[in-house]
Amino acid sequence: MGAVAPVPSPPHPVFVKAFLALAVGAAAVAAAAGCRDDAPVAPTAPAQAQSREQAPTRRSGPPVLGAAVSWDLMRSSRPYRRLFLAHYRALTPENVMKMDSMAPAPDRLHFTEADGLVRWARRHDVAVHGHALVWGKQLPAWMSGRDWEPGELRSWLESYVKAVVGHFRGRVDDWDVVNEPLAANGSLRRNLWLREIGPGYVADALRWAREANPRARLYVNEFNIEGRSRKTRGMLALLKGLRGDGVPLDGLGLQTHLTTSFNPGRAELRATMRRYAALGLAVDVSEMDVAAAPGRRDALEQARIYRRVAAACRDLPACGRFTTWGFTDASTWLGTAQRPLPFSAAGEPKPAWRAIRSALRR
Ligand code: 9MR
Repeated sequence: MGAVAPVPSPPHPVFVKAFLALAVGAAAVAAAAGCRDDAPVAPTAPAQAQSREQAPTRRSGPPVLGAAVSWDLMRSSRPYRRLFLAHYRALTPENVMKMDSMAPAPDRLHFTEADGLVRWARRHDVAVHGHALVWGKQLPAWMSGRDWEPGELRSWLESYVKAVVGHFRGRVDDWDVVNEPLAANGSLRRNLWLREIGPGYVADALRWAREANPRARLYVNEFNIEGRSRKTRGMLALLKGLRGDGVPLDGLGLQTHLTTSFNPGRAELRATMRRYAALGLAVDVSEMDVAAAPGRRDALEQARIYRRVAAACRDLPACGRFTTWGFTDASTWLGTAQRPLPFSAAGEPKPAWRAIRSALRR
């Protein structure tokens, strides 16, 4: 398994003012704000019930096929839109729901792009998987290089998580609450949240999300945890701890960023997925791509890897969603030259596409 280092995103230029109250309990007003863009958020009402009906972690039909999408491209490119709508029923916003996009200032929330994307998805009957509430990357510029009073960042994060989950409640009920919490050795990654809040930030964020939307399905999402490794052992320990402490958690997203030379074998992959599922969690494929060299041989090898993962998902009832990180090689965080996705840059189906389709359907 190869480590994948996500690259920084470009800044989001246009922000409209909104107000984020730095007070506990912002969620209900955010929810009441409904679909409005850049809605003001103020402190309110007591938190919702902490528990909710247990969402099924076993699906009935085949896994839902999804892709991460660029909202810019979805708005501007008809071929991109058409290709997506012809084949996909679920999406994950690639960037517009990240903190640098939605929290342009400590006291402002910006929902314009995310709301536009969610409206578009609902119009086209496409499910939206929210991504990502708490992550050590794509942080707003105002957060860097400043000192925090004790408890200050934790209160801000509580307000943020509750306001965002509350704002989208009923429209987006699936969330990557904590993204990439682990380092390669399986311990908690030393990001801003760990440094300023401590290891409890993971459980805190999940609890806040549940308070803001008792019906939400809450995920931890991570890369390089698909095979046998220290990181996988670390993830199992983290999840067991959270479950043991009664922290609300419904699923694990296996990002599955692979290459033709770094990928888990069939038995290793399936055994790992079963171990996560045994904790009573949904175990989804959340961001798959497979970087490949040019040429037919690599395209076929790439297709074999996609087939292996899609078939493992299909055969595991806990795996409800098979999502790739993009869908055409024209738009991928890895760059077109890595040709990691199921459609070529010209939008033609690759062997990988046929492999995914047949594996999910069988
Ligand atoms: O695809 C995203 C890219 O456009 C951004 O620049 C990048 C910023 O780090 O994030 C990419 O998406 C990442 C996802 O949010 C979390 N897992 C890894 C993905 C690929 O880096």
